[in-house]
Amino acid sequence: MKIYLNGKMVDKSEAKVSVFDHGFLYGDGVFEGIRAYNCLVFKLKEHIDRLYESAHSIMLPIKLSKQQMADAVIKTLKANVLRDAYIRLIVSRGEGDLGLDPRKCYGNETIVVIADKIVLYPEKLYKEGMEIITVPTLRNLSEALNPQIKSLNYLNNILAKIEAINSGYQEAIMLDHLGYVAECTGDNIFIVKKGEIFTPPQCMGSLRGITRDSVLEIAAKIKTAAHEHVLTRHELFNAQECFLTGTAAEIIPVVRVDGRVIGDGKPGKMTQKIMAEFRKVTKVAGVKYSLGTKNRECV
Ligand code: PXG
Repeated sequence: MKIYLNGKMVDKSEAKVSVFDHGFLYGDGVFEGIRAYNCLVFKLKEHIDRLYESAHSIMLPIKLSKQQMADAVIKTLKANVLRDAYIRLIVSRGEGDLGLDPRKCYGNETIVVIADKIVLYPEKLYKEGMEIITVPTLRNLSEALNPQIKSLNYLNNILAKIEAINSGYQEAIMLDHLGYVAECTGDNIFIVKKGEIFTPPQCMGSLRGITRDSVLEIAAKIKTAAHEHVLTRHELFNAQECFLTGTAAEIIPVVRVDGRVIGDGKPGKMTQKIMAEFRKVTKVAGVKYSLGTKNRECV
């Protein structure tokens, strides 16, 4: 496996970062998770724009232009001859000293692109739906660490994930400090009620997910009303359908929340329709690349 590390393609065994890197010492940095489908990097521009917004917010200057960053992603996919992939783009503050002061790192930011395969959940869950629970760990307060910043500090989400796993579930619902539904540990959440779609507004402590945006676009295309609206657990329990969206998980139906059966306990019709429409979008929305003549599938 070849990794892009600070402008060079290096072997996985040589892809090493300093123990003084502030990404390692403090989680000081930003990242993106992106997917490629059949030689098309899905919504690459949107992911790169979000990466630069996260970096701007934490005052992390990136020496690569957005185009150079996109080129680094494509180069990594080509070097690993990957048609379908999960791409992790990481920019950390870089090497500094043991203090918090980010100025010690300036000009040293570490840029990494990893392209690999990921299967988050077994196929069965996509067909039959998953069961999730609400956990005690609240989503970070926007005023403390804004969830729009996709930072390397994911402990808030990892703590929630641990709580879900300890209770025998794979994914957790995180509430905000007022008790409203925010999102899951790595996914946004949607419900369907009376044929309309609802998802919490991004200002309620959830990341503005790129898959979430795709679902809102799909809803407009299939002429289904979609609302960004605060949601309580009561509304989840009494929804007709529920599903989660994220780059890694894609779209996954939810059939039980905190022990309450959602709808008829099976993935709903609207969810299935949106899953099918999403498949179509992944074939067209993004940046194409070629694997060259040796790999004829994607020339
Ligand atoms: N909320 C949070 C907190 C996320 O981390 C999403 C929503 C979905 O956003 P996108 O843009 O991907 O539709 C994410 C996604 C994982 C994993 O293993 C997911 C994410 C990051 C790291 C790992 O599922 N981010």
